[in-house]
Amino acid sequence: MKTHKIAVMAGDGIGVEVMPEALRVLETVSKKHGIALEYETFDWSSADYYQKHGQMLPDDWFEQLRGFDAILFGAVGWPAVVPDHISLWGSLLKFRREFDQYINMRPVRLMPGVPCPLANKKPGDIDFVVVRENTEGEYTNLGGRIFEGTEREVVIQESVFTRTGVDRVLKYAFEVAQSRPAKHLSSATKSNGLAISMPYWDERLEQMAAQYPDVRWDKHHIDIMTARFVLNPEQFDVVVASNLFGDILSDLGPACTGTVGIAPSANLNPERRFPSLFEPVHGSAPDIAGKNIANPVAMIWSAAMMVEFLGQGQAPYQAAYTDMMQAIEHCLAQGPRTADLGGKATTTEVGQAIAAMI
Ligand code: GGG
Repeated sequence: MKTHKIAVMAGDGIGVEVMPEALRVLETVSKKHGIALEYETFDWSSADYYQKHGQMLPDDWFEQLRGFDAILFGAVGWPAVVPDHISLWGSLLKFRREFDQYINMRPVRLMPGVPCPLANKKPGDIDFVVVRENTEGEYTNLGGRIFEGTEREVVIQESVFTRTGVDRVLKYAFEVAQSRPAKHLSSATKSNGLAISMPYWDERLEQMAAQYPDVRWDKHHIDIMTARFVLNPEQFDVVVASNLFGDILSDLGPACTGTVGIAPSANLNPERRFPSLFEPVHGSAPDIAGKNIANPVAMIWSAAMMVEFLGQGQAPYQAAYTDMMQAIEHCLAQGPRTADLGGKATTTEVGQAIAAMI
């Protein structure tokens, strides 16, 4: 069996606390199923690294990481030391762009035992996935300032939508929809306000839909879609959106199902030319960092997505993924629980409980 090389980068804040729990669960499940995972730890993408080196990553990060099968990532951001836009563009966004991780899969599921802030919802009612475009759109860093600091100051920030970029995320999203029982794709744009880029996205959506006659599809303006997430989330199955809209929807979705503390994500290079990256949706949460109270479920669920992706449908990996998900569900249903779910358990206790259930 192949040995998979995993680059481990906890980053900052609660990333440092949730990562050991994901590794604990991976250790248990890989032993049980005979899956060979080899880890190398990197102190990059952290405020400490930035203070020592004046940048978030070494110059040769691409060469050092490109031979890995996956990157397990905690969280980036420590604004007391590095401004957020510098830490994000200096690490995570570099990985997504340079490793062409153009798909960001973010499942949203109401889990047993998790109190739902929306009325009359039970597990199974909310179960969809946000497919976020991950390399272009609103996140392109093109633009600039002129007449800085004067009354004539002008700031411009561009968005970029390429045919390749739009088509490949739509194709992937249609394929995900096709693989699910409901076979339903919803696209989020804002074509009345952003009247150049978003009608283009809609146009490509319509073209792509013709190749997937078995998938029911619809399009929503982003503003009303956010209302529908709250009022009637049951209607969604697969949601596809641009980089910024997908980011917002994939925080809103988990909030509607109880907590962002359990929301995982997979930044995928589907062709496997480069390592894919697996991380919780949540950030470094400086307000609760250092207290061992963060919910490790999002990190552990992200690690489960990594195992599934590495396995490409092969039996031991699929069984390992199922074990991890069952242990997560069992723990959420019966405890222990962290404070975001009304409990008193520590990060470590939840990680230990999930590992013990495998
Ligand atoms: N684990 C995810 C993380 O650290 N996120 C920080 C963040 O601000 N991300 C913005 C984004 O995903 O676009």
